[in-house]
Amino acid sequence: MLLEKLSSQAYHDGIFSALKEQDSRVYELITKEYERLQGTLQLIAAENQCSRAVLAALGSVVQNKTSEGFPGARYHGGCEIVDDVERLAVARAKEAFGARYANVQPHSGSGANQIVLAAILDRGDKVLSLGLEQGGHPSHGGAGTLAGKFFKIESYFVDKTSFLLDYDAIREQAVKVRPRLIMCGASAYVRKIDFKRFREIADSVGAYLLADISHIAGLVISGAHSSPIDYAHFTTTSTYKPGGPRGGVILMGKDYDLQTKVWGRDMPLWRHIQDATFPGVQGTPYFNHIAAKAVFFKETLSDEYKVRQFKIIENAKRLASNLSDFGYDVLTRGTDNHMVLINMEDFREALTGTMAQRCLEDCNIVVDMIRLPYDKKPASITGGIRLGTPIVTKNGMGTAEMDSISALIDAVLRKVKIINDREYEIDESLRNEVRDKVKQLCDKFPMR
Ligand code: DSN
Repeated sequence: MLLEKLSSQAYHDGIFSALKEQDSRVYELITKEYERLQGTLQLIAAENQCSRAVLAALGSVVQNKTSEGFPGARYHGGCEIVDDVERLAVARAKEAFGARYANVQPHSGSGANQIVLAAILDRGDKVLSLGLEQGGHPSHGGAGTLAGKFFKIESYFVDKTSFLLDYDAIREQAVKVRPRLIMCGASAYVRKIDFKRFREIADSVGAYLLADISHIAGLVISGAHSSPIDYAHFTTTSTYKPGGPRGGVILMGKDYDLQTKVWGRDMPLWRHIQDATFPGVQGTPYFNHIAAKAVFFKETLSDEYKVRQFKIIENAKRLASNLSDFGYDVLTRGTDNHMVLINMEDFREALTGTMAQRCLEDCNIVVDMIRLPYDKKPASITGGIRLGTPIVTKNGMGTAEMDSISALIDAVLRKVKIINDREYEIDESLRNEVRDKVKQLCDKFPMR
């Protein structure tokens, strides 16, 4: 279906005629992706859906501007307007997060983390972070990443039975390791994170604290999760996970102007972050993304955005309790945020995370396979799946729809026939029935 044939409510309405004229192949692929998004259930916890206004800013002329540096101190001419764009984005980011410093230039959340590491660490310094195989993130020091190559990474763990962070154990490890930096935040952790405890641990060993809140940033903005801003020395987040454009941001609270000597240079912490951003890690920032971040940060101040964050949690809790009632091993038996983690190994032995992801996708339900803490399966197979509710909630679904979605997930996972590690069979009538029900839900709750 061509984009202009969609209703006037269509998400992409009216922005693609130039592209279609000039490059029909890319236009066709974007159309297909639009149809995939519109016609399938998006339950990826690491995704969200930005507004049409954010999309418009992303596709705007400010993307053409080259200019390194920061507002008022650029290396190119003609910057007065992009300076205002960046100042606006910074002011709105500070307001949204209650921060004293915001840097809106990072191209991504991972990039934001790299900038902080580059700003305050020397090569070989020790970092203590949640292990990747425990629910951590590659940019927190995974093997093969920049952080993993240049710093000495030590991992802390979640408790083996409760799957919760054990702050006493983390403190003991910090005392043993004496890291220069402690990182908190996760890609697979469903309970609240105690940032105050993390700061106490960091202070007790003289370490900096970096809170990467990418997954929960929207919840933090709305007060649905406590804020790390004044506990962590640095808070980072990607801007797309809470519902904005691709990109990242670095925020600082009460420690933003702490005088600190790094690499022989004695400056406030925020200046170290500026210099590590440019020329340290990046060149010209993406001004279209910065404009889109400004639009998004304004959206986060609305009641609609704040109320939605609580609904995201309510929906995730409903999915978790339904699936738990159906007999699934829901990690920690519930959730406090937007994500639900399910250990498939205890449900049906042959059903791995990969196979669950694939057969659900075959029925138009899109989820992530994920390696859970203490997962016995290799990373390419995984024992778990991760569900997330930001997009279905954005499109207006509530707990009644979560009941329908849980029943559809259960119908597929319970009845699929697993042949081996790579093959499965789903009865044709079941596949069609689930796809029909998914289509009804997607038609009733279109992208918006
Ligand atoms: N944080 C990753 C995830 O949770 O999938 C994406 O960056």
